[in-house]
Parts: sequence; structure tokens; C-alpha cells
Amino acid sequence: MANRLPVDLERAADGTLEVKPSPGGLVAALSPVLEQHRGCWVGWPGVVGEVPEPFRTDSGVLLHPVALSEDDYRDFYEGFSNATLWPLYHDLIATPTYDRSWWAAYREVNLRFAEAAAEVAAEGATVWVQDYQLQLVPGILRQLRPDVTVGFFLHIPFPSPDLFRQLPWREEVVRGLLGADLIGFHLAGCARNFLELTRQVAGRAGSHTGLPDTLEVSGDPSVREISAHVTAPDGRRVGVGAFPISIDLDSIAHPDPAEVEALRADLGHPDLLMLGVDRLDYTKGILQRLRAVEELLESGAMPQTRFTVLQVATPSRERIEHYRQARSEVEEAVGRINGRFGEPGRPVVEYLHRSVPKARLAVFYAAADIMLVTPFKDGMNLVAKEYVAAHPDGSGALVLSEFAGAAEELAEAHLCNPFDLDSIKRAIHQAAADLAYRPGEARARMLAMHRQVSEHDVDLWARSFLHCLEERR
Ligand code: ADQ
Repeated sequence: MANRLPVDLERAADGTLEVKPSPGGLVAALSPVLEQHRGCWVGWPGVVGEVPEPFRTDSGVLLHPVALSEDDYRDFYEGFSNATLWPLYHDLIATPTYDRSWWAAYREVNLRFAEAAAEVAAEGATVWVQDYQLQLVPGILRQLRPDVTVGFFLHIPFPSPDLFRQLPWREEVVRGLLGADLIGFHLAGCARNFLELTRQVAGRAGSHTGLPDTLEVSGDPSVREISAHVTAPDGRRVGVGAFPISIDLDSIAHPDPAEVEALRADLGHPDLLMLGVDRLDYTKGILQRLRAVEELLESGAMPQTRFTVLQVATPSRERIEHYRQARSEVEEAVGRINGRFGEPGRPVVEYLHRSVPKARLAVFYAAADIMLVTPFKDGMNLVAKEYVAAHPDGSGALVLSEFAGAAEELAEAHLCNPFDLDSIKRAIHQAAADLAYRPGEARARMLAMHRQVSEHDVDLWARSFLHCLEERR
């Protein structure tokens, strides 16, 4: 179960609901398992108010909608999930708001999701709960249905205990998570933060034992073993481990070279095409990368190179003030840079504020010489992996923030510190210099990363987690 069902519902003019499947990485990863076991996906279908009855997708997966009212959407989703937990878990890049009524809505909606899962789960079923919006579900589900096996995966970072302890409802959240049999994070560092926290916080609510200081990954490195356990207040041993998510390589299937060429032609055949693809979120460092580009232009650091930056920014959480502000700062920077350095018909920054179909994104990835991924903090960042997947021949270069989870696996990228404009500029400069003067070195870097992503795809991620979860039965 996840906050969102893998569908887009649209309300037609006559008030009826139309359902369209919305394919994504998680769907690709989970569909085979769900189809094989005739499984069920519980989630919110994306429009407030009345929801359709449960229905089956063409491939036989049962979708079970959970309703959210306008108030739930505001307080549970925009409020507690995205204006409290999101900034707190991303190391306070924005200041979290702690609001009691949002917390009440979060509890209430988590109860509703848990009840829905309890209703549809077969005797002894496995329930896999996804992400920060549903952290109380494992604990509630454990009480409602002690027979089911519960896994929980967090897609965003888990902060250090010193930050997490700000949360007024910290003990409830930790106890909710400890209702699971297995809790998965992208990185060992996040798992370690959680273990340390349970020592500090949940310990007061019950006993705890057996917490190692470090997380060891043992056995076949492609299958992450559960590396630590926490003893929950009710005495159960809860597995904690790192399972770095990845992508479905087929979704970035090789685009038509003619389309790739046509895109570069449309952009006026730049010497260097740089690309950014992000949700428009203040954690993604879009403004910072634009400022770095602006400073490169200002200083004339790359005089021989006529470059274009294509920035695709998906609209996201637009009613939340920090998001509105991030958008207006980005758009101001785009206008300023183009005003200062563009030519008629040749802006420096091409900016798309909309979602783009995956096949078109694949064209963008394949066409780009340098991919700019500069988040201040990111659980993983699938865009970095998608770019690498789109360059099986080793072309291109990746500039990647050290603070993206993906940096652990993609160490051959040009790593940068997004808080330091000079560091971003250096990484761009090095990537461009490698492409121009050290093509062998540039190719070796990209090929090493391509191997990593090919061998660790989203299917492996799902199988590893579910394998560990099954072992806990
Ligand atoms: P996100 O913060 O959404 O995910 P990311 O991992 O980069 O970030 O995933 C974004 C996905 O959306 C990618 O598959 C990308 O192709 C797609 N996308 C982005 N912009 C798009 C556009 N304009 N049009 C169409 N598609 C677009 C959260 C966490 C991440 C974690 C993932 C998965 O914040 O850290 O990697 O979940 O666990």
C-alpha cells in the first residue's frame, strides 16, 4: 500500500470519474509480484471526495481506493506529510511546521489506510507499506491483524536523531514504524539513524536490546541482508536494513536517434547541452544550479563553449508556501539569466514547468551532454540513475550532489557540494573538460555507473526487500 494508487483519476464535466493507469517505477517493480499473487494495492486515487469501488487493472491487480476529503488533503497530505515530515526528514532545508490539528489528521488518515488494508488482506498475507505518509500504519495494522506480515519502506532520508527529536509526536511515530517486521531505508546511514533513535526515544516506551553500532552488509552484495534488529515494545524483533531503490531500465528504452538529433537541432545545436529534471521542490537545488551556470557565464569561464541548459520542473505541492517561493525564485533566475546572456531565439535556459512523458524524457536524457542533479538532500534520486541508463555507450557526464543517496552507488559521477556554488561550478567545469579533452576517462566513468545501475535495478530492490520480509515469517 502507498499514499497514491498507480492511477490518475479525472473528474469529467458530467461529474463521473475516469481512471487512467499511471505507470511509474514502483508500479513496474511491484506489478509482477502483485500479478503473481493476485495482490491488492491500497491507496488514494488522487482526487478528493468520493472514490470508485475497488477495481482490477488489465493485468489483474486489484486497486482498493481510500478516500481523502478536502480537509484530509490539506492537513494530512499538504500539512503533516509535506510541511512537517518532508522538511524535517530533509535536514530542515525549510523550517517544519508543528501543528496539532495536522497531527490529528495524520493519525486519522493512517487509521483509515490501516483499516482498509486489514479489510482486504487475506489470512497470513504480506502487507508492504510505502513511505513517510503512512508511518503509523504498521503499528495499527499489527493490532488489527496480528496474523499479517508487515514491511515498511521509507523513500526519503531518515534524519539524525538530534533532528528527529524535534517532532512533538516522535514516540508515536517510532512505535508506529516498529509495528513492522522489517523496516527498509535506501542507505545504511539512514538505517543507523533510525537504530540510534530507537535507542534514545522508543527505549522509554519499552525494552530494547541487540543494537549493533554499525550496519554490516553481508553475503551477496546485490542482495542486502537484514543487518540489525530492534526489539519492539511488545518483544518482537524488527529487522532494519538498507535497500537502495533503483529504476526499471526498460522505461528509459533507447529513444530514436533521429528524435535526439531533432531536439539538439531545435535547441540550435549547442556545443554543450546540460539538463535538469526534477519535481519543483526546494530540496532539489534547482536555483543553486542555475546560479552556478549564471556565475560561469558571468566569469567567462567557458569561453569557447556555447551551452544550453534544459530544465524540466514538474509542478509539485503548489499550495504550500515553500514550494511557491521555490518556483518563483527559479523562474526569476531563468528570466534573469536569459535576459543577461540569451540571444533572440537562443535563450541560455530552456525551462519547462510541466510533466513530460517518460519516452520524451528518455530523449532529453540521451541528448544531454551533462546531467545536473544537485539536491541539498535526497533519499536516492532516480533521475541520476535514469540518465546513466540512457547512456549505455558511455557518452555524457553526470554532475551529482554528495547529498543524494545515489552518490553512494554512483561514485564515478562528478560529485559536488550543492551548498557551495564554487563546488557546483568546478564539477560542471570538470565534466565539460573531461568530455572535451579526456573522452576516454569520461566514458570509463559513465560505463562503470551504467554497469552498477544495470546490475541493481528496481526489480532487484523489490525482490531483496520481499525476500528479507518473507524470511521473517
Ligand atoms: P522524488 O523526490 O520524486 O522521489 P526522484 O527519485 O528523482 O525524486 O524521482 C522522480 C521521478 O519522477 C523520476 O522517475 C523522474 O523520471 C520523474 N520525473 C521527474 N520530473 C519529471 C517530469 N517533468 N516529467 C515526468 N517525469 C518526471 C522520492 C524521493 C527520492 C527517491 C524516490 C524513490 O524523494 O529520493 O529516489 O522517491 O524512492
